[in-house]
Amino acid sequence: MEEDETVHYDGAEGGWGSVRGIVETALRERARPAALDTLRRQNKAGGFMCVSCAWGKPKEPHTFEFCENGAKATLWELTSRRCTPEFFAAHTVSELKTWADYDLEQTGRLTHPLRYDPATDKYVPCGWDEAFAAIGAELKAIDPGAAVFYASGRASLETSYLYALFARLYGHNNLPDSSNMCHETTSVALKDVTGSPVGTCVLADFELCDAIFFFGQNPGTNSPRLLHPLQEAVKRGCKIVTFNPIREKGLEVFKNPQSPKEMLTPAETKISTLYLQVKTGGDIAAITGMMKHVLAKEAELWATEKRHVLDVDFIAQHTDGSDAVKAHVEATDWSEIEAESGLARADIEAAADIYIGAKRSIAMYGMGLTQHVHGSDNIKLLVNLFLMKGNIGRDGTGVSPVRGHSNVQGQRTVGITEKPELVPLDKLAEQYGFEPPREKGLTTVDACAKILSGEVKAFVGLGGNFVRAIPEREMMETAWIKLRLTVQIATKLNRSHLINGEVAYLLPCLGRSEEDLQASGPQAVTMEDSLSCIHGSLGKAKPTSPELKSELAIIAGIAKATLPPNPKVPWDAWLGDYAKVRDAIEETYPEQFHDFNQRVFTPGGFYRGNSARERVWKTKSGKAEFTVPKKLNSWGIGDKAGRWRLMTLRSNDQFNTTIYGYSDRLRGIEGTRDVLLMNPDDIAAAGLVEGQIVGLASDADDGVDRQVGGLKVTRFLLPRGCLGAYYPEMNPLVPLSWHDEESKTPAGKSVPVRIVT
Ligand SMILES: Nc1nc2c(c(=O)[nH]1)N[C@H]1C(S)=C(S)[C@@H](COP(=O)(O)OP(=O)(O)OC[C@H]3O[C@@H](n4cnc5c(=O)[nH]c(N)nc54)[C@H](O)[C@@H]3O)O[C@H]1N2
Ligand SMILES: Nc1nc2c(c(=O)[nH]1)N[C@H]1C(S)=C(S)[C@@H](COP(=O)(O)OP(=O)(O)OC[C@H]3O[C@@H](n4cnc5c(=O)[nH]c(N)nc54)[C@H](O)[C@@H]3O)O[C@H]1N2
Ligand SMILES: [Mo]
Repeated sequence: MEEDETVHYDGAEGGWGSVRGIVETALRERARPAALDTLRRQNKAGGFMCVSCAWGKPKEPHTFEFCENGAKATLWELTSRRCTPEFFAAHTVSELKTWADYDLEQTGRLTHPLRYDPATDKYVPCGWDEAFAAIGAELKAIDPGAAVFYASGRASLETSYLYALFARLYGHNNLPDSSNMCHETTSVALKDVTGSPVGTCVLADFELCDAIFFFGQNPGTNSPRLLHPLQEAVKRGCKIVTFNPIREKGLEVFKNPQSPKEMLTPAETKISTLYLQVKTGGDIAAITGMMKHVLAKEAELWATEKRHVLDVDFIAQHTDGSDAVKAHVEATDWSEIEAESGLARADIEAAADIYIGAKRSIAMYGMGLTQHVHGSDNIKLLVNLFLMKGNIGRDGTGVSPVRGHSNVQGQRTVGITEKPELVPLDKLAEQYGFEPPREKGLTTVDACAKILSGEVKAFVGLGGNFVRAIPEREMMETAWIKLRLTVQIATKLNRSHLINGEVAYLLPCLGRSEEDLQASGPQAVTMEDSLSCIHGSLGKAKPTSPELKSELAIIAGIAKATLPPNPKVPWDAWLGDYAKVRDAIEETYPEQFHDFNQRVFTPGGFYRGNSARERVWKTKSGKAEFTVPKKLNSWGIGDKAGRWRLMTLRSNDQFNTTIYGYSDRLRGIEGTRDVLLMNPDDIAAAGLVEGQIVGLASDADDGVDRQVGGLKVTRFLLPRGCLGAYYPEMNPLVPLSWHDEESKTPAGKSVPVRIVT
């Protein structure tokens, strides 16, 4: 298969294309003048922390420490368009449901608190006090266990801490967040095998490593600032090996838009030394193959030179279970490995040789590993490989999941989790004088199941677009309207705001780039990046509307109206001065957040520490765990004729359910999102022709009819048997039961489908 046969993009990631992307967005969003100043302050100490991705922010930032997509996110927030009460007076909710998601958000920033009026089928303006009182009364009238408090991973540590505290004071642990659809696989699997639920790397490790192994993450689109350390690593000789079914541009070549020299010359950096187009779900097999080659080389080198490839001292002292894994790997045939990974033995061995030759290696990964039925095994296998050579807990080494939302990791750190065992409940009990609920709360998938069964009565969404982001969309939308109460806290109108419970409120909040003025003056907030560093962020842009409240103020308002007064829970004092919330966080988590207020604006953020990095293993055995995988692929269903593995993908012109536009520039797909990406040989073998319009139907063996139509067959360089199409449009095809077995993260990267003509 030749690349020329398929659609593709000739330029590098970065470069003039990304500059054009920013300019086009500025025009399309009709960005306010404040946007430029905000961009200049983006991701710098004392500045404002980007709302796009969670990648680390360096101590010495670039002049413009932002990327194409970070700029788009800021410009999106600082649009001059407004979605006002007059707009809602002119359109019924039923009419708005017929609009495209893109057009809903193009109406601009929400300006007033709104109540849904079922009699007129319209949103009508309401006062804040009225909204808080009504929501409080509804929450008081139901069993707290029947309420779900969702969070999309943006809200600050301060707001998140109070949101989680509110849930527990009220009486539940039903705190799913976007992480439950994203890196929950990481939180569960890494915790199991290393004792720490987050990555072990810091930025300095990227200056020391000799090799980086990159699995299923697309930095060119989703974390472009990560391309800077990658480019610098390549320039000093570090090798990058990529496993991805798609040849993503950012992992092939990069032109630094921050470098005038690179922008004016043909200079670009080749990023990946070796690019292996693993079959979707084939990573366990590929990593098993690498381990097999490492073990073979170990035997060979020991027999001939009495030297080790493995770090035998580390394995003996720090790990558990290596013998079983060795036996398993040795018993696995290369023929199975090749069939399951879709890769040739020689290529896997070449990757393993790079691993063997490198003194210090880093593993990076994203949704390509987490969103599978055996996603946890993907991650555990990667850790196996890294334990073999002691590549965790040494400078220049480690496992580094690339997280999604800008504070998704931090939300977990300060208590937004459905897993009570991860929260210092005794400490909270003492600090606030109450008995916190101890029973397990609902994950996103559990919450959906209980909305379907009618057991959940109330849903509060702190940001996000839940109904669009979850699996099983059609069924969920039908069940959703049976909820008694829905409350959405948001900056812009989206689909989830049009599917309402009997009582429904849409509460508009300040964006992070806007000034948040409270009794003690302008307030800073904090977030945690993927590398466990905490950064302060100060919004300076003039608020969209004087009616807006901060997310923290909205949570405090609802909490006060719901809970009995408690002198130990000073909502008004917290609202007046967020430093007091940081004091409360410090009291709950003294080890990680000591001197919190003094350290808020530390350049590069302050590191909250990671036990696994120190080789302290907080696991069941007290050691790092080797794991025998249950299967050789992470695809949870057998192959059969006519069944395809569908990956749901993000384009370069979206942020999750927010569609900025219709240009997936780095993949060469323009003007539409209604495409079905397919290998040209598969198109022919399936009797289709390029450009034909087809549909997809669920092939999950559960008898449920799920269909999406209107997709244009598009030739694309993919492994045989794999299909690609865009998220969130494909979400009706994902069964609710189709998720990682251990963490319940929906398995959006290997959805079984049939093609319907
Ligand atoms: N501009 C922009 N930035 C974003 C986001 C956005 O939507 N837009 N979303 C944010 C969020 S919340 C998140 S979680 C991150 C998501 O960032 P990523 O983790 O990069 O997520 P995806 O783009 O969904 O897919 C990742 C890659 O996995 C590959 N892949 C699919 N299946 C497999 C497989 O079986 N094996 C392997 N090895 N690879 C596979 C795909 O080809 C794709 O390149 O980005 C964050 N940043
Ligand atoms: N099939 C499939 N499904 C997936 C995925 C996939 O790859 N494939 N990815 C999953 C992943 S990784 C994630 S993280 C989820 C994302 O799920 P969510 O986090 O729920 O969705 P987003 O699209 O990020 O939410 C966008 C909305 O957030 C609101 N918003 C924006 N900024 C702010 C703010 O500052 N404050 C508040 N309160 N609201 C704000 C706006 O109203 C906007 O419309 O989707 C998941 N679903
Ligand atoms: Mo995510």
